[in-house]
Order: sequence, then structure tokens, then C-alpha cells
Amino acid sequence: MTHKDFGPDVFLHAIDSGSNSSGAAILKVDVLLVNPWIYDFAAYDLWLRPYGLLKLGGLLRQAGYRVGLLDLLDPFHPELPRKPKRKLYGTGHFYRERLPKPAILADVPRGFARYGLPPALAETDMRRLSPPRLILLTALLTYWYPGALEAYRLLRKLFPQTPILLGGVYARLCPEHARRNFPEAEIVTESGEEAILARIRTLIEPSGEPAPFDYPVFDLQRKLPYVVLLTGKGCPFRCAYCASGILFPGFERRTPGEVFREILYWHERYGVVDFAFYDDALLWDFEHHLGPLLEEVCRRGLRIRFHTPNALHARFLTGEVARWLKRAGFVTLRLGLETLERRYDHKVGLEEFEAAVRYLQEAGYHPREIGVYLLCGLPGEPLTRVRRAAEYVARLGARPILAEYSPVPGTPLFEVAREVSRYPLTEDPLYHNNSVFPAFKNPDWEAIEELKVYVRNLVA
Ligand code: B12
Ligand code: SF4
Repeated sequence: MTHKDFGPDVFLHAIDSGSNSSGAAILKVDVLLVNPWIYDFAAYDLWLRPYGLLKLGGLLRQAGYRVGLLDLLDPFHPELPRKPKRKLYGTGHFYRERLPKPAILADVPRGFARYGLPPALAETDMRRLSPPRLILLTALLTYWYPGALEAYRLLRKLFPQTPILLGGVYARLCPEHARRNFPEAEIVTESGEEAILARIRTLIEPSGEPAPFDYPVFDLQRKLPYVVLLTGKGCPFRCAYCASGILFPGFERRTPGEVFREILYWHERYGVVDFAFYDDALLWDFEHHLGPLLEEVCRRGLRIRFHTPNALHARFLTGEVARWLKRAGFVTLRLGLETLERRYDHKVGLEEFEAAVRYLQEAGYHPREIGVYLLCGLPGEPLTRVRRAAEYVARLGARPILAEYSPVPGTPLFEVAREVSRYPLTEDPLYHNNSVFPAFKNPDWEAIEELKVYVRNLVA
């Protein structure tokens, strides 16, 4: 695995630095991007990056803004009390400290933690910065707002004059909650990058030189173990449990050539070999989209690996597609089956699904490499049904992976979950946490644990 180590000051890239009285660097930026802590029962770096925030950073840099990144999740910070274990293909653990559970989730028999830098270390890092002119803070999931809130309080204390914009999935799906809890921040619910940039331009003018590329600012990270790619936004399907259509109502795609040039940029300049796609509909129109991209990757003989942590549509997985995936270096594959009875979506039929698994096997994939997401914890869905679905997947020669259901505001299934939940789901986004099985009235925690172990061991 190639890891590019940029040394300790990488996040100061493209920023002027001077010296303060203690000799530490003073960093001057127009815009400081902040990736906040995560407070949760579990969090793992499964190619988990704040893509939207980093992409805005790239666009701002191209417009001449001087951009800095404060990554409070940084697993490579040299002053962490313990080094988090890193795993294959750039994935791995974050540093974490155990914390008491939020009182409203006291019934959940699982440990709770803050993931990311110890607060004192974060504060020391922030004190090394000279006040930025603007702060962009993100919150990736609705129930991750507490990490953003802690970051916001610290930023407010240290940089009381700097305007803060808050964006991301939480701000977009729970704007009223965000306005109440981040009273001095501007809550950005926009998904269009042009509109966001236009708003920023009304706040501050750029003070640097335009950068030649608009790629997400992964190069501001301390290390670059992988890069995330987004070849298009939106999804042509509308599944009842998913917010994709609310977040990005249209379906826009970049050209294969553009995406290829970005891959080449990261690979040649920074030695990146692992690339994870965040697309909701990567295989849609394979012939004109992913196909030409993979053809070019193979023609140029790039020795890189691809991962699809966000599921692929099995419906579009033909024999030819499977062979291209194998040839081009896809090593982590996830398909979305969700439920065996398929009551909540129409994105794949069972025959199509079975054919997809067969094509992948014929292309040379081992059952362990063909991960299949099954939703667990859906309203009214007994665990026995999930167990049967997992057995079905394993029998076909693929690996079932349980994805715990998170009710997402604005989706049709959220309303169903509200009816049956033991929690008042609309009162606090903390209740959307998938680990708490929010759509179960009386979760049988022992049965849930037993099912998880059973499913994990189904495929050797
Ligand atoms: C890729 C992805 C993942 C990846 C990585 C996670 C990540 N980095 O977010 C993986 C596969 C690991 C993942 C996992 C999960 N995910 Co997910 N994921 C996504 C997905 C498909 C894309 C996110 C993304 O990067 N979008 C692209 C960027 C460009 O969008 P963006 O971040 O929103 O940024 C835009 C704006 O918000 C804005 N913006 C962002 N930050 C800021 C900041 C400022 C200041 C401003 C001004 C603007 C701004 O800029 C961008 C402009 O376009 C979304 C669905 C979707 N289509 O968005 C679901 C989604 C976020 N995930 C979801 C869920 C449910 C999950 C899981 C719980 C699934 C499961 N059951 O296991 C897990 C939980 C993760 C965990 N505990 O670790 C839900 C949200 C749930 C919630 N309650 O919030 C979503 C919405 C999908 C759905 N089901 O509806 N996920
Ligand atoms: S196919 Fe996937 S991304 Fe598209 S709406 Fe359904 S769950 Fe969401």
C-alpha cells in the first residue's frame, strides 16, 4: 500500500506562515474548513471523508481563496495519545475516548465515544492559527451534530469575530434544529456549489492566486491513504428509506475524461492507489460513463484499486460489466439488496440480483469479496426475515453485510418509523442513529447481537 506522508505541516499547504512569540507557525487563511468530531456508538474510517466540504475547498482554492483544513478526526496526528490501528486499503480506526451515553439514549446497551483528537489537542492546534476570515463547518449525518456543536463552541470561543457557515447533510435535512442549536452560524441548505460559492463571495474576497485545479483538497490532509471520487450526483431511483432524491433532486454526471484526469492527478502526484466511489448510481449507463473510464485505466496500465463502500446497483451488473470491474482493479464491492421481500424499493429484482452475483463469480470474485448490504431494523421487519435474507445471500456465494436502518427525515419511511418508534424521532436527530434501532418498539438486544454474529460467520 502506498501512503504519501506530507509531514506534520501538510494542512498548512498553500498558506503563508510566519512565527509567533513561541516560535510556532502563524497560519493565515481566508477560509478554514473544519471536519468535526464524531460522537457515536461506533465509527470507522471506511473511506470516510467529508467529500462535500473538501470539494468546496477545491473550488474556493481555484477561485483564489487561501484555504486551510482542520481535521478533528485526523487519525495520523503525531500527538495523539495512542496511534489508531490502520487496516487494508487506507481504511482504519480513529482515535477514540469513551464518554457517557446521551441521557436520551440510556436504554441502548452499547458503549459511546468521541472519535477524533482529544479536545485539548484540538484547542492547541486551533490556537496556532491566526483568525481565519471565514469558517466552513460540516456535519455529515443528522445524528452527528453533537461533534459539530462542540467544534462550533470552541471555534466561537477562539475566533469570536469570524463568521461560521454550517453545511452538510445535517444542516440540509434538519435546518430548524441546526438554527436553534448553532444560533450564530449561518445554516446553508443549498446543494448547488455555484450558489454556495456566490454566497461566500458576498462575505469575503479571495486574497491569493487561483489554483489550477478544483479537485477536493485531500492534499491538505496530513496523509493521503486514499482518495474519494464522485463521478455524479443524484440517483434516478427513489427508495422509500433514502434521502438521495431530497439532497440532490437531479442527476448530473461528470465526463469519464474529467474523472480519469482526476485519478491520474492523485496517482501521479501523490502516489495514491486506493480510490473509493461515493456515487449513488455509479453503474447507470455503464457504456457511456464508467465503461470508458475503466477502459482508459486499463489502457494506461494504472496499478490502482477501486472500492465501492456505497452500494452498486446489481441490476446493471452484466457479465461484461463484471469483467471490466475485475480487470480495472475493483477490490471492494458492495451490492444493495436491502431486503429479500423488497417492500421498500424496486431497484433490483431477485433474478437480476442472482445473475449479478453469478457474473461477479465468473469474473473471478471470491464470495467474501462480494459484499451485499441487507437492511436490518426496518419498521415492522422481524429479525428472522433478515436472517433468512442473509442465508439466501450466503447460499448464492456472496457475503451478507447488515446495514442498520437509520430513519432519514423527509423520506416516506421516516413517517412509518415515527409511528412505531419508542422515541420521538422528530425531537432530536440523535434518535436517527442506526445503532439504536430507532424503528423498533422494544429491541431484543440479545437477539440483535446473536444475529450479527451469525451473519458475520456465514461466509468464511
Ligand atoms: C458516501 C456515503 C456514505 C459513505 C461515507 C460516509 C460519508 N462521508 O458521508 C459510507 C458508505 C461509509 C456511508 C455510511 C453510512 N451512511 Co451514508 N451516505 C453517503 C452518500 C451516498 C454520499 C455523501 C456525500 O459525500 N455526498 C456528496 C457530497 C457532495 O454531498 P454533501 O456532503 O452533502 O455536500 C454538499 C452540501 O451538503 C454542501 N456542504 C457540505 N458540507 C458543507 C459545509 C458548509 C459550511 C457548506 C456551506 C456547505 C457544505 O456541499 C456539498 C455541495 O454539493 C449519502 C447520500 C447522498 N447522496 O448524499 C449517504 C447518507 C449520508 N448516508 C446515510 C446513512 C444512513 C448511512 C449509514 C447509517 C448506512 C448504514 N445503515 O450503515 C452509514 C453510517 C456511517 C457511519 N456510521 O460511519 C444517510 C444519512 C443518514 C442520516 N441520518 O444522516 C444518507 C443521506 C443516505 C440515505 N440513506 O438517505 N455513507
Ligand atoms: S437506489 Fe440507492 S441511492 Fe438510489 S434512491 Fe435507492 S437507496 Fe437511494
